[in-house]
Amino acid sequence: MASRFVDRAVIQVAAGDGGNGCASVHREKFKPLGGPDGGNGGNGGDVLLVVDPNVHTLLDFHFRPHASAGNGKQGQGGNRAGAAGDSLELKVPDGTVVLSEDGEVLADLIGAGTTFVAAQGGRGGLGNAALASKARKAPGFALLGEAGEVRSLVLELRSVADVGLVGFPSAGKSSLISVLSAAKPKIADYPFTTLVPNLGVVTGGETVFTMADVPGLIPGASEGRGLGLDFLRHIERCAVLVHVVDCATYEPGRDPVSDVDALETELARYTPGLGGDLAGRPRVVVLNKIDVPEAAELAELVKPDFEARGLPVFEVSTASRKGLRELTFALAGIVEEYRAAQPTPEAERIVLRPQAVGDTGFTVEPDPDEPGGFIVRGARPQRWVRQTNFGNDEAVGYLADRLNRLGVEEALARQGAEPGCPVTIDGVTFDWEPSTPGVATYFAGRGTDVRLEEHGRVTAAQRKEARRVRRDGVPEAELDEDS
Ligand SMILES: Nc1nc2c(ncn2[C@@H]2O[C@H](COP(=O)(O)OP(=O)(O)OP(=O)(O)O)[C@@H](O)[C@H]2O)c(=O)[nH]1
Ligand SMILES: [Mg+2]
Repeated sequence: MASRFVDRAVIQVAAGDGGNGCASVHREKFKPLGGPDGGNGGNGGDVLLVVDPNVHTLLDFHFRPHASAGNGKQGQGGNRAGAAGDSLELKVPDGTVVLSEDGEVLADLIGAGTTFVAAQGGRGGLGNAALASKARKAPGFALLGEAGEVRSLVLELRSVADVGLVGFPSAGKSSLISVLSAAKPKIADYPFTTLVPNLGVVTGGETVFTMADVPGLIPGASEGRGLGLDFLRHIERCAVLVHVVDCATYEPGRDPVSDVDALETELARYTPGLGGDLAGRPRVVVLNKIDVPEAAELAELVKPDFEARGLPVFEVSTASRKGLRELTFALAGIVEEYRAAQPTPEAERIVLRPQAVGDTGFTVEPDPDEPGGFIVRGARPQRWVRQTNFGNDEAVGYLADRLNRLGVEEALARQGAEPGCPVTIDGVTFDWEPSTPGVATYFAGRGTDVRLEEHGRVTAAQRKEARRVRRDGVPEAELDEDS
């Protein structure tokens, strides 16, 4: 048993940044302009959570809550791509549930090797060699690498067990798991001996199943009395719940029936984090300590009460090992039934990528803080802005082309955006200078872009014409390139 057990941890993960692309021109004797040869930047490394059966608690994350993956290297001249950053694998126990900071379940990691991308590395920027095209033979710019994802996540361990034992402190839960399995939990005659869940592997005939022993519950546990209900997350996945009842207790006012009722009241107040509820889970009543004569008598007395409720009842003694065989086989049967009903299409390795929301689309909305301004949102436009080196005019021109091709300009025009109005994308604000429809954007030599020469604002007549063209789609007359 781990001396310290941590079943909840908050972690900060930072994926690696992508390396910048390189803008370089091939140089060789007698070949003054050998073409662009800047390589791409390397992708940043991911931070991954991987289920490792040898890890049993989230203790490591308690001590080291920050984790970051390697950055991608910059691209270089001579078409040399930057190396990708190293990904970081964090080992988590089987049954780890990943939640967002506000409690939304993002993933439930079950089965060795199951992997979750906790933070995705930034993409490396393209070098100028990759950006070259017919229209742009020698780009004088490269794209920036993107920042890696940074996330705050909550990890919670919900043990994967078939049978969950619940009961008052000192009912004999740990004793039961110790005689049925090889687990050696601490057993003592004082309450709350068990402070962390224990897992044991039990064999009943052909069936092998796991059993979890959680700390004892007392009335008021749902209000935090005793150790509270927190540990019940470890029995959320159980096929069957076993009430372990102490028939030999001297405590006044307690008897097996009221003990079970009291704990049922507490169980009903527990809301499983994975959804569903514990109410519908099959239950079994184990009347323990029948080696004590008074206990055996009491067990005989109350057995019919439980049977009348339709609950299977087993009289056992973990001390004399009486009744354990029947109990084991009955539990094996229920577990088998549950497994047969439960489709278990568990792939060996599931990679759950965080969902990219609306990867292709974008939205245009009026900017509440800027009269006449607009905000453009969307995964692609925002990414493109992050990739742009605003110190390079050609790179800015390239961004404008990309936005135009996606239809951002058109959408802005449709929303009534006036040329020169402030448009914000991913925190960067531009003055919107639409390229006039019908006029092909063309590129001059390296380092220049015709639009950069147009310093004057668009005239009212031009604006009117542009609006008319947007409406009708055809230019009235042959437009002069310089107009
Ligand atoms: N006579 C007798 N004593 C038992 C039996 N089973 C358990 N005990 C005793 O009951 C006491 C409590 O047993 P545990 O197994 O630690 O009880 P628990 O339910 O795990 O208790 P917590 O961990 O505190 O919730 C110990 O002193 C055990 O020796 C039994 O069948 N007969
Ligand atoms: Mg115990």
